[in-house]
Parts: sequence; C-alpha cells; structure tokens
Amino acid sequence: MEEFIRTHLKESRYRHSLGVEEMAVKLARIHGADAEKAAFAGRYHDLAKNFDDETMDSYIRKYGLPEELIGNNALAHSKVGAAILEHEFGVNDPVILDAVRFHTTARKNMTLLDEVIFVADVVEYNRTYSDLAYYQELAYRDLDRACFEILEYTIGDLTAKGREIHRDTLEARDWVFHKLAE
Ligand code: DGI
Ligand code: FE
Ligand code: FE
Repeated sequence: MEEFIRTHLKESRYRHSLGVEEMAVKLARIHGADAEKAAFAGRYHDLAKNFDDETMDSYIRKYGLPEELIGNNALAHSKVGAAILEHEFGVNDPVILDAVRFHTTARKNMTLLDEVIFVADVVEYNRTYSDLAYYQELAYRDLDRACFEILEYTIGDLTAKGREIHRDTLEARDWVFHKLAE
C-alpha cells in the first residue's frame, strides 16, 4: 500500500497524506478516537486522487459505484479509494473504509473517525490558506464546530462557483448543526 501511494500520488499529494496522518493522530488523541485507525485512514484517504479520468472511470465501473461519479474526480476519488482499500488491499474495517469514503462530502451521523479525517484533511500542516491556525485551534477545541465551519465554508465556496453540492454534504451540515444545538 505504501508502494501504491508512492507511485500513484504526486509528491505534494504524498506529503499532504503524511500531514493528514499526523493531524488525524493528534485529533484522535485529543477527542478519544482510535489513533491507529486515524493514522491509517489519514495516510491512505487520497490514494485515488491523482488517477487520470480513464483509470478513475474504470474503477467506478469495476466496483459498481454510482454513475454520478463518472467525470467527477473531486467526488469519485474518495469512493474509489475506499473500494481499492477494501477489494485490492483487503481492508475490512468498516470504520476505516467509511472515513475514507466520506472524507470529501462528509455525511449525516458521522462517526468520530469520519469527523477526525474530514477535519484533519482541511487543517493539516501543509495547507496554506490564511485562516489555517484558526481552524487548527478550533479542531483541537471543538471537533463538531470545526466540522460545521468547514462544511459552511465548502457549501459557500461551491455555491459561489456555481457547482452542485452533494446531498451528503448538505445533510452533514444539518446534522452537525443540530448536534451542536443540543
Ligand atoms: O482531496 P483533497 O483535495 O485533499 O480534499 P477533498 O477530498 O475534500 O476534496 C476537495 C474537493 O472536493 C474540492 O474541489 C471541493 C470538492 N467537494 C467537496 N464537497 C463537494 C465537492 N464537490 C461537489 N461537487 N459537491 C460537494 O458536495
Ligand atoms: Fe480527498
Ligand atoms: Fe486530502
């Protein structure tokens, strides 16, 4: 598997993966998730990110993934990544597979590991946006709140760009909003 990401990821994407691993372990320790699972899911979450369209589409068909993923690598890479971990590398822990599968859109009823990976992806040390320190501090302090603010940002950004927002993303925002209000 290490060989797979070394050969299939660009250098910067490989570094991002190690960054997500490190951040996911940190968040897991703070918030009480399984640090070993966090490390594994973090390291391999983007394993399909740099596939060309043809390769991505062939995996979507091979594993019977939804047609809506064809030509949408932003959404497909997380679903294809989970399918490859499961079917080609024999990973059978549903908690790890789901954390990879939903790392881009999030979803309602997220597990603790789902949230750890979703947030670590955005706040890992190699990211360069100006509010990074703010989001890192928020992630250490309040994982649900970090999830919510990231979802709000993503939805606003996609809306501004006129792109379709996946149902799972909208449901995740509503779910975490109600969780915070409780
Ligand atoms: O793979 P990474 O770059 O590390 O991060 P990611 O897996 O969160 O992917 C980010 C991309 O996914 C970014 O281009 C925005 C896109 N994205 C996130 N949620 C949605 C989405 N795209 C669509 N169309 N709909 C969504 O709900
Ligand atoms: Fe990703
Ligand atoms: Fe990522």
